[in-house]
Amino acid sequence: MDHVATKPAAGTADAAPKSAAGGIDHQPQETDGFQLVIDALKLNGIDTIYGLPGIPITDLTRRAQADGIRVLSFRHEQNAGYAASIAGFLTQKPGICLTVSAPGFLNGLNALAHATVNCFPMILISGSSEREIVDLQQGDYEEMDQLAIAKPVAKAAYRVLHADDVGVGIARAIRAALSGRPGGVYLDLPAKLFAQSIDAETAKKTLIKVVDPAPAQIPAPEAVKRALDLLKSAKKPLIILGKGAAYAQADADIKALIEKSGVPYLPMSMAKGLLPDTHEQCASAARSFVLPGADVVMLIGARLNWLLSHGKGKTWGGKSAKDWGGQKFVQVDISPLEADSNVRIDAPVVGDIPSCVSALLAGMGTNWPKPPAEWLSAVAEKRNANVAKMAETLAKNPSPMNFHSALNVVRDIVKANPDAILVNEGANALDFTRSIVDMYKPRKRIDVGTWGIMGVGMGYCAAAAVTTGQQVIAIEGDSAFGFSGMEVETICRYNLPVCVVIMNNNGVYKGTDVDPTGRDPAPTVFVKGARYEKLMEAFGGVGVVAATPSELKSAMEEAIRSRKPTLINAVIDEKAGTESGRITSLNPAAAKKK
Ligand code: ADP
Ligand code: TZD
Ligand code: MG
Repeated sequence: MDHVATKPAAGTADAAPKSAAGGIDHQPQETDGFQLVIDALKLNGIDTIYGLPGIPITDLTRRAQADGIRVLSFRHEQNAGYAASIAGFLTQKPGICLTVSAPGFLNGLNALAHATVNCFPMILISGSSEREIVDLQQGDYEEMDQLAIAKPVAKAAYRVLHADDVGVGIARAIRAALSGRPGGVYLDLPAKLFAQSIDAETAKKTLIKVVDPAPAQIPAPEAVKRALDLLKSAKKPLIILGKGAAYAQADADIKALIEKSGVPYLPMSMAKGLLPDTHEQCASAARSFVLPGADVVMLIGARLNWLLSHGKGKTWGGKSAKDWGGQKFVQVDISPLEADSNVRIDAPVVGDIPSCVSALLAGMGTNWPKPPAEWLSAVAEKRNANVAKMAETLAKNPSPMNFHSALNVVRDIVKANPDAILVNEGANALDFTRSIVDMYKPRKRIDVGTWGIMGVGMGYCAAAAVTTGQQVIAIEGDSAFGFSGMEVETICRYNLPVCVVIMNNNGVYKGTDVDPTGRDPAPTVFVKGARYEKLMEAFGGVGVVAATPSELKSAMEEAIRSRKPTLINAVIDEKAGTESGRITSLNPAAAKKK
């Protein structure tokens, strides 16, 4: 297939001029920077751009669309960026976010940083102003040295100045985003580049179809053996699956490894569903028992960052905040720098997860011993007790509705629709959903990630719907929703099968705070009884208020049946939440009070 579209060189007539000899002259066909960017992306299988038009990239969005690339236009670049980042996670192709210069670029930058921090492959492509003027700081339209600003938050950052370098620029960006530990890449395309004219045949030869963009990285056999020896020696082993394991798409082998080992496992938030949360080895409901109790822990695509209390302290059975709990760790990760970042890693296994997991499986042989029965029964006992306790809480039907009674409905809906993608952000709205709503399939839960960031919601919804075609269900805190709420217009415009449920407790964490001086609303409190559903109605979607679990149930069922953009305003008791959800202890003020 010819990937380089051609157009007559500027100034040439439609009909080729006759030469003096009467034959047809072969006028060189010209292409330009715009077209080369499009051709380079298409050549590398990139079929979707998330962005927002304006100088100098408006024509790029038009021409990309005309050329068959899907161009999803957002209302704010941050949301387009989050969409691109999660498209990267879901598809293993870099998600592309396209923005204008300075302010558009800065709006996209948060998402670029988010992609890097979460190890999602993404490329932020921003148009930029004239280099000569920017570098002399002469005050160009939207002047900014974007490359310099992107560098600290990107895995890599490049600028292309000449049309014949577009192929290399895109190829380097794709390799940087996908290879090794994935991340966010910045690609700077100055306005002048787009209009550059270049001979089409010459240009075509400059394009690069990237071969093997994420090369396998095979773990060393001795590292695999060391890890298996340690795991075999354990009396109380535990496996922790992180979102790197979900990203890697080695689902069958990961399931086989867990089942063959017989070891209890904990899925991190976005690893839920790699195996069904109802799996008998799933220890989620016994988290605070298995973390301090385990003697050997195998991490697969999970970092020992704050989400795992840095692998030490009271969570892990340590005597005080920084004390080691005594666990030995195996860490399977593609980054050789990850081991020892927080505590000693006794058996690092460095490589890509598919290669590592298959090597581990092979090394386990056919008669791998199950962990000691006392450990397994202790974990099961704890889990069953906690599940029973939770079932009691979920069965209650208080008025007004609280997080538990609302999420009991969501839990059943997700169980009945295991292919739906669950987007989740908020504080209590996040923590309760994560622990109450079971996931059944890999990569079905996408959320606030490593930073606990608010604002990913509607961008994630759009990208999840577009890349998978599946129904999307978003469980949103009312505060969380506000960060990207305007994108309900985008969801309506593209008619995406998204059902947004707002857990509306009138504020950040809860809606009951008051200003002690009596002057203003408290900083955590919003307009009481806000009618968020009208926002969806404004753009032709369906809006519903649900004050009871049965109203919530029928509204969600109807949304899924109709696949219409729907926003359900679930009215939650404003007293129901707790400060910062489960991470109250990270508040300096709260710590002082103790
Ligand atoms: P979680 O938040 O779920 O605990 P993290 O984002 O902390 O997960 O960790 C993900 C880890 O997975 C990172 O250290 C990253 O290097 C690793 N990773 C990502 N993709 C792969 C892969 N294909 N193979 C191996 N490791 C990977
Ligand atoms: N800004 C950004 C970008 N990310 C953040 N995490 C915060 C601010 C601080 N923050 C949280 O950590 S959770 C949260 C904020 C503002 C909102 C919690 O309120 P909610 O959820 O309505 O979304 P609940 O259910 O009321 O707890
Ligand atoms: Mg709230």
